[in-house]
Parts: sequence; C-alpha cells; structure tokens
Amino acid sequence: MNKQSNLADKKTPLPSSIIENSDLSEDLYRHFYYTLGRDQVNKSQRYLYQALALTIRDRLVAKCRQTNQQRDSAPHKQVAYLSLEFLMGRALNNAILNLDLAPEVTEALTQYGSELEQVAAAEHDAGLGNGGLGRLAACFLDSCATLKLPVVGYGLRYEYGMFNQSLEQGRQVEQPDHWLHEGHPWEIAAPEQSQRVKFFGHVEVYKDKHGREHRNWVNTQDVLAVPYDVPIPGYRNDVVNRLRLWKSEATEEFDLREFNAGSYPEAVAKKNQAEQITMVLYPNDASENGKELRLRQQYFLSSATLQDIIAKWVKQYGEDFHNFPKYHVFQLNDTHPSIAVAELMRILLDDHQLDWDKAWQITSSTMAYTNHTLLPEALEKWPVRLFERLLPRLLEIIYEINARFLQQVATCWPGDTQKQRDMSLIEEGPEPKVRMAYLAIVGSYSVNGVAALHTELLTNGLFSDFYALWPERFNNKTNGVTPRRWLSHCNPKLAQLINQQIGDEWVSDFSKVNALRAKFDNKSLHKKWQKVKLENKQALVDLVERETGVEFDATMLFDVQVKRIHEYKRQLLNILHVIHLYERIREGELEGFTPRCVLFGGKAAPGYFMAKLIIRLINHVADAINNDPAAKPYLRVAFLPNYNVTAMETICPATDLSEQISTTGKEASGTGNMKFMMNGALTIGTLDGANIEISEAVGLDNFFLFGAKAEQLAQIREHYNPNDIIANSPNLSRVITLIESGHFNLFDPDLFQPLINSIRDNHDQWLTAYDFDSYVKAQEAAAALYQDQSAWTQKSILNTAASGMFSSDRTISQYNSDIWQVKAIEFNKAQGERNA
Ligand code: B1N
Repeated sequence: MNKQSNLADKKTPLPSSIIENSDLSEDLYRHFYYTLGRDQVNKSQRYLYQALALTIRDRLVAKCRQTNQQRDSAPHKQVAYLSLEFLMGRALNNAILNLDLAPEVTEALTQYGSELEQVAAAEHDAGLGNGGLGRLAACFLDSCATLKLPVVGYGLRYEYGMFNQSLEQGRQVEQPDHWLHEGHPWEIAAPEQSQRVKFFGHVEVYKDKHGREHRNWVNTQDVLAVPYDVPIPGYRNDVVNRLRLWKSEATEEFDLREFNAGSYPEAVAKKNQAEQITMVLYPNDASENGKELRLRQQYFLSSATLQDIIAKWVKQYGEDFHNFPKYHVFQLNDTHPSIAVAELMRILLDDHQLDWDKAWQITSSTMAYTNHTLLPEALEKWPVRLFERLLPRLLEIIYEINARFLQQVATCWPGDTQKQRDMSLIEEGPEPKVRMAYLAIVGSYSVNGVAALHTELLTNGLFSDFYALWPERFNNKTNGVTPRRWLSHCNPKLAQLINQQIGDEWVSDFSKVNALRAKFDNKSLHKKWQKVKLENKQALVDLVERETGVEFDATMLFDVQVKRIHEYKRQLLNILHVIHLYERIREGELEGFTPRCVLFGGKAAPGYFMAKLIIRLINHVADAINNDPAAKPYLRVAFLPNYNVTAMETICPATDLSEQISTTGKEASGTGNMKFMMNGALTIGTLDGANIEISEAVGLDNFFLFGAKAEQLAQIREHYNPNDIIANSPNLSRVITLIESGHFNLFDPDLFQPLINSIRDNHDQWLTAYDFDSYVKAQEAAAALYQDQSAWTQKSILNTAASGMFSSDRTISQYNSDIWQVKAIEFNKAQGERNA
C-alpha cells in the first residue's frame, strides 16, 4: 500500500492527546510568527487575537473530530437546528472558559506584554442575528454541547451582519457591519461538501419504464452552497459540536460557459446575483418585509441543509429511507426555514423516487416547529406568484400538501367550507399567498411556543383550529439563556462570590444556584454582593462615558432598558416616566426621590419610522436633562449606541432595575429579562411572556409588577378612550403637555407629534396611557426600596437564587426529552484510552 492510502485509512489522524499535550505558548508563538507572519515590531492586539484564536481553534478541531467519531461510531440520532439567525457575539473568551484554558492563556500572553482583556477586545461580534431569536439559537448551541447532545446548527454566513448603529443629532444612522473583512479565524471551509441549490426554471412531467409519472425541475439557475464550520465547545466535557454556515457562490459552469460566451457583463451580473443571497442579514426583528431575496435566503438554507444531510444518509444507507426518522430531527427556528417541509418532500419524491405517502410519513415525523411571535406583521406569507416564478416545483408540492390536508379538515368539520378557507395553506384574495406558519404546523410532529403564556395564546388564539385537530402536537418550551456566557463569563466577580458561597456546580447544573436562597439575609454576603455590584456599575459608567459622554454615578440606581426598539416593547412608556421624574425635579417634588441613571440601548429597523422617532425622543430628553444642572444630582439619561451581545456583557452585571415593560400578550418570551435576573437585577415588568414565570419563580414580593393583564384586554378595549385616561391622570397630562409644548424640540415643532398621536388618536394600540399610572407607582416602589440597601440586596440575591430554571440547559433538556429524544454522546473507554 502506498503512503497516501495508509493515511486515508488511519481513523484518527490527529489524536487530541497531541494537541492537548502541546504547549499553548509555543503554539501561540508559531501562529503569530509563522501562520500570520508577524514579528514583535508590527505586533498588534489584532494579530495577537488572531494567533490566539488559531491556537485555541486547534484544540477545538481536535475535540470536534473526536466528538464526530464518537457520534458516528454507532448509529446515533441527531438534530439539525435550522435558523436564519445565530447571534454568536464573540467566541474567544467563551472558548477559553469552556475549555478551561484561562491560566495557560494568561501566562502565554504575558510574554507579549499583553492581557487577555485587551486581546479579546480585538474580536468583532459575529452579529448574524437581530435580537432574541438569534441569541436564543446561540445559547441553545452552547447548552446542546454542554449536555453532550448531537445537535448541529445550520445557518447562513452573511457577509454583512446586523448593521452598526451610530447617532447623529439624536438620530439613528446605520453603517454596514463588514465583520468578515479581517477574516474569521474560527471557521473552517469545507468546499468539497458544497451543495447545488436550484432556482427558477420549470417543471417537466415524464413517465418511467413502469408507466409511473415523475416530475423534473429543469432549466434552473443553480447556486452553489459552500459550508463553513464553526466549532461549538461544551463546558469542560470534551464535546465540540458544529455550527455550519452556508455561503452562496456562483456555480463553476458560470465561470466557464457564461463568461466565455461573449456576454461578459451579463455573466458577471448573474454571478453577483448568486453571491447576493448570503450578502446581508435582513435587519427586521419580529416583522417581515416580504422581499424576494429573503425567500431566496430561506430556501437556500433549507435546501443546502437537507441535501447535505440526505447525501450523508445515502452514502451510509443507500436509498432506503425507512429508518430516516429514527436518526434525524429538523428543528425549525420560527417559520423562516419552514420551506424545508416542502423541500424534504421534493428531495424524497424527485431525487429518490419515493411515493407520496412514504415521503410524507418521513417528512412529517422529522420536522418540528418553534413559533416565536404572535405579532401579525411577523407572520410570514409569500405571494403565490413569487413562489411560482422562483420555486415552481415547491409550489406544486405545497398545493398537493394542502389538497390532502383540506380533505382532513373536511372530514373533521363536515360541510364547514369556512373552516377550510381559514385553515388553508393558501390565503385567498386578489394576491393569493402561502401561509408559511400553517405549512410548518401541518408538516411537523411538534409545534411549540417559547413561554407559558405565549403557548397558551397560540393554542387558544392564533392556532386554535390546528390545536383542535392535533392537540398532541402542541407543547411549551419556555426559553432560557446560557449561564456560562451570561454569568460565569460576563460577571466573573459575582461568579466567584457565588462559588465561595455554594461551590461551582451551578455552572453546569444551574438549578443548584437555588442554594443561595438560604443566604439571602447574610449580612457579610450583602457587603460582598454590594461591592461586586458597585464595581460592575463602575465598568458600565466607564463604557457609557466613553461612548456617549454622559457621566453616570455608580452610587445611583441603575435603571436599564436594552433591546430592539419596537412600539410593543414600549421604550416610549419608559421615557414618559423619565420625563415625569424630570417634571418632579423641576417642580421641586423631591421627597423620597431616589437618584437614578436611566440607560437605553437598542436598534430600530431602518425602515421603522416610529421606532426611529422614539430613539430621537429619548436622545432629546436625555440632552435636556443632562444639561440641566438642577437635574444632575437626581437624574441622568443616556442612549448607548450600537447595543449588541458584547455591550450586554457589561450592561447586565451592572443593572439594578431591569425594564421588561411590553404590552401584555405581545412579547412571546423575552430573554434579556433572564440575563438581568441571573445577575441580581430586580425586574419592573408586565405580566407578559416569560416575565410571568420569572415573577412566579422569585415571588411577587421581589418583582415590581404593573399594568393590564392579558385576560383583561378584551374588556379594556371595549370602551377604551386614551384621552379620558390622560385627562384623569395629572402626571401623564403634565408629561404630555411638556412634550407638546416643544420643550424637547424647540427648533422643530411637531417633531414628536406622531408619538403623541399614537396614544391619543390612534387608540393607543400599545396601552401606554392605560398602564402609565400603574407604571409610575411600581417605579416609586422600586425607588423606595432602593433606599433600603439591605432590603434591596436581599431581593437581589433572591432573584439570582430563583433564576435556576431560566438556564437554556433546562430548556434544551426539555426539547430533548419531549421532542428530539437523542442520546448524549458518551466517550467510550477505548476513546478515553486513546486520549490518555
Ligand atoms: O424571539 C425571542 C423571544 O424571546 C421574543 O419575545 C420574540 O420577540 C423573538 C422575524 C423575529 N420573535 N420573532 C422574531 C425575528 C426576526 C424576524 O425576521 C421575527 N423574534 C422573536 C426568542 O424566542
């Protein structure tokens, strides 16, 4: 045998023992001097960061290979988590924490006169997501690896992530986020596993030699999907999973055939069209804008992912798909990848000649769908005409799924044609549309919401017809966040204090944090707890000053609302309260006034006029207050530009009061609420989304509750008149009068009138007026409590102690036991010996 085949035969090309025993310092040196070709003279944090990332990546690659081998050593069921968004943030510190490399890394960096904190700051956030939905996917990957579950994330490798936000005269300005321009050291391309994705063309019918009819999707314009793998380390358990991100490229024929055919400009234009697909993340959170390119992205992800997995299956088992559902689950992160239902049917029917019933049995027992919103503007519907042009074969399949489904509806509700119209996958009207959420429900064996209230509203409201038909399909999985990033990493001082109190098992079993509860009244713990909080607040003071010029004071109450700007999240309600506090200062109503610093942060979708106007109002109000010497001892307000994952890592450890004030019934879950709670913030919030479960876990004594309840909504709306409410609320009248007087917009009269009108004339859709007085009262309770630092600290400890169930480890365990049922990867003895 020649050398080459010897090498290929070798099952373990690089036992992880080699890399584990290699010296981290030497590896860093090698990458810095040789891989990157740098020397001391032109050393910079950026190159040091890249060298360190490559050094750590080597260790991840070794463990990833070992994880794959173990997983593939025996047939093993696995999950593909399909998501258009993965909001990963930075990777370096997370990898160092999970691999337990901090001491070695710190030591190695001293030789360069550098500290980890500075080096880590050179990493760009991987901002491949908008907000909660994308960050949830990232937390889930961390938990899956930590629980040793064989789960692979599948997403898109956007060239431009979430835009960078800056402020000009209080206005949001968007800049492109070219996060890849200095390279992404964590990823490894696997071009040999590229897939072809079809678009356009038409469908041909042909008969095989047995006279059976088949369909062929022909004359298509194909795009190449090239995979890039990012390693996902579990917490100190040797497991490293994968996130596979697809990049779109023109196919080779393009280059050869089209370029040489004489129509050079047209060929280049087509090549660009192919590369456009993964060029940019759509910057809308909880709303869709129905652009053709977005549907292309969705199909591109779904098709590339399914083809990838089916190709591996066929390689291993041939075209016998009988056992496929025993080994595969596809979890759909919202409806965005729900075209996967029709695509799996296409692959099984057209590429592998299965009959319809068999293909449907396989599809509908492998797909599972998570819904993340009830907002009508976020419910995806694609025009049939667009489908027909872009994905003609997929539309045929959707029609057939629908025809068979509607027969079931007719059997269940005989003669009820309205029911058939209501439940049809096709919405009728002048512009017929495909209802993507219905496609996802019909094609899945599991449908879940993301918090108890949300799931209840899905089954009783939005999806009640489907719930009547298939009650067993529906289940709740309350969201969670990873305690590694959102406590251990971002708040090392508190983490250490917790370790001293209850040991460190909470990091991988977060239910154990409950042991802190017994110490909530311990005075010496109070002192240490307060000291940690003060130091964390000082770090935020520095950040706010650096980014906005506003001077915060770490001894004041830190009142924080950071999240996407959206009317339903009610940043407007918050700033109205700030104006109310300002009025109190101006009028000398200072009795019981607790000095506070109010921080806002968040991005508005570039086309969302009202959200952008809210940002302007916040900034104008902040300017007026911060420039008024009379206000300085009592109130400071800042809008931190470019809120992102990395900013949250400084913000949540420093927050006293967490603002979770959405209109009830509108926030599906929320996850920022959980990060703040873990870090000992108290919540001021409505009974919405996961706030309900948070308030139950910690107790209403330790939560500032206000506002209307979901079950009261219908009754409130019956005779609702916001102008009466304003007239009857002296506080709210005073605030609105001040805004309408032009106090915050002297040179631009009527600038903020649309915001006032949204309350007054536009029926106050978000119940801002209705909830205002009750919000002010809850704020007063918070302010009063803060004056008793011991009582506040008790409740702060109780919040952290009660946050155990909001770990994404708990969420993922439930996904696994109720939906996926995959087995944890256990390294067998032989493997252990190989690594010894
Ligand atoms: O998903 C989060 C929840 O915690 C939030 O409450 C929810 O608002 C968020 C279209 C969305 N729902 N829907 C989206 C994002 C992008 C897009 O293009 C919709 N995001 C949520 C996690 O469950």
